Amino acid sequence: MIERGRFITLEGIEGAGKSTHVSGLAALLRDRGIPFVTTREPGGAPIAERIRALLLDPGNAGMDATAELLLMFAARSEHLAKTIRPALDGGTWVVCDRFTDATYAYQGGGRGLDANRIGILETLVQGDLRPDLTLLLDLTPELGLSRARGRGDADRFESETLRFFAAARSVYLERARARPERYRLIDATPPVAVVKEQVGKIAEAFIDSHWRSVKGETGT
Ligand code: Z5A
Repeated sequence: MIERGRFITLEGIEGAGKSTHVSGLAALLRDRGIPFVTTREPGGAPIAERIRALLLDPGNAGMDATAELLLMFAARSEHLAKTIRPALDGGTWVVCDRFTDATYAYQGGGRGLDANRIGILETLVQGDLRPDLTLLLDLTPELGLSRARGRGDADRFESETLRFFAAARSVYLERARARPERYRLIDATPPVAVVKEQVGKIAEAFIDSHWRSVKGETGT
């Protein structure tokens, strides 16, 4: 029987370093000989990437918040069907830059939509699928935005206010406190090398506990 792959997500506000540390995690899994794919949200599958373009287009300023929420879950449904579930079912690990915790943070915290409604869509689209491990890269919105805005043209989310990102951050932190079994909180303020070391330690511990549980289950 194929051992199901593990699902790892990276979360945090803009400029926290998620894309940077997806690469580090990929290198670590490669070194350990674990099959994996890296992916992102919104996006990660052809139709989902087209929805992403709509969502990030600064020309769509003023998009209705519920329309935005539904587009996030429409993209997620495609992503799950075409990329995430096939990989996990085939024993491949998935490392994903953002997932549904971002919806709670941005559409819930940032836009002020009701978390219970988000929960209904989460169940509809995902069933009981949740990440096995979520790395929350935490930093102040001031620092995150200064890092992200160093890159040039802002997309529709990057044009939001500090208050919007502060609200998203506080939802992330609340969710991390409420789910210590899944979340690992990492201070993303120090230089990349320091954060990378933290990410590496957490990933190594997770991989080790995964192997221990596999050996325990098979008795080998
Ligand atoms: N969104 C949503 O609203 N609801 C949802 O359900 C989902 C998403 C899934 C996706 O945009 C947007 O969609 C996102 C939320 C929304 N918008 N926002 N905000 P995206 O994918 O383009 O944006 P992002 O996810 O925020 O990625 P990002 O801006 O690229 O941030 P990042 O991946 O966390 O950071 P990075 O690219 O790795 O690093 C940014 C820069 O900082 C870069 O130059 C790095 O070299 C530098 N960096 C990184 N770490 C450090 C440290 N430790 N020190 C110094 N410099 C650093």
